[in-house]
Amino acid sequence: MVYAKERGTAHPARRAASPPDGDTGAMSETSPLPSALTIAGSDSGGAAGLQADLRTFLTCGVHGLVAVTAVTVQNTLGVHDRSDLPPHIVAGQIEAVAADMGVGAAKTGMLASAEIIEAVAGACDSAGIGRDAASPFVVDPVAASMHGQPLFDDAGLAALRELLLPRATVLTPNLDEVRLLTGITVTDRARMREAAIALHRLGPRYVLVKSGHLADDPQCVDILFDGETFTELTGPRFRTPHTHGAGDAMASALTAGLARGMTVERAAAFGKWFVTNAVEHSYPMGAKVGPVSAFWRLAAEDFPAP
Ligand code: PXL
Repeated sequence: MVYAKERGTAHPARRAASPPDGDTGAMSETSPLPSALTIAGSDSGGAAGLQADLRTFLTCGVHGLVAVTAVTVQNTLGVHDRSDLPPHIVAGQIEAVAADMGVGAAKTGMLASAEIIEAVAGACDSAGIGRDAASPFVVDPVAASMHGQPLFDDAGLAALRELLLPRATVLTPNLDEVRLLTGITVTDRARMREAAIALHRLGPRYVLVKSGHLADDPQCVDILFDGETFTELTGPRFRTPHTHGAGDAMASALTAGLARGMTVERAAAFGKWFVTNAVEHSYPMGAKVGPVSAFWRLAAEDFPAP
């Protein structure tokens, strides 16, 4: 597989745009690793959310930065409780890491509330993250847990549509999120293209509609649309119940690819390849839906012997 050659190759070096608080940074050196930022919620079950993103960044050769938005009390049975962080703390995390370490690319996951989305939009503008800025911005419009529990309310949906979609380099909705954002119920590949056109009009540079929920399709064909051209990203459909974190893995591998200097087209293909393998190697954990795996990126000798 062509991407296996990525392992162990040199990465584009990144520096922070400017030192924080006027600190001239006597220790500052150019890093050999690119960095990527996830703006996301914590999943105590370790399957989705920022845990999935950091795991993906690591196994794709990217240093992971985090702006935590919310802590969920979660296991494979569902989301039982949550606590959202104050918006200024979310913005502060983004600004702190951007000023000191530099952000090669960023992605969003669970954003919890309209207030947090407003804070994220402002912080991304000042940190140079966005479709017209230096650091590409992947907006994964996470709206509900995999058990269907909402991860933000109607005000959050409006803020996402108005404030984040126009700032996105790539928007990566699943079919439930397509319906919430556009009202279009996707039942086949033709409707996926129609939805991609409707979403592109809301402002993102690229739309990547994920087909994981199109259960009757024997293949898993995602659609990338740049406003003119549709590109099909085709993979097999695995009949496994263990798919928790699949969307997060796809969007974070895409983000890692962008942080490593790939074009959006190449990073999307890389994300598809990553998530296809992650679903193939998913595993049971707990009573219900188990996580997709990032372990397939490790070799057997990477595991310590007992
Ligand atoms: O997979 C979407 C997602 C993202 N972030 C958090 C989640 C979930 C789904 O459950 O809990 C924190």
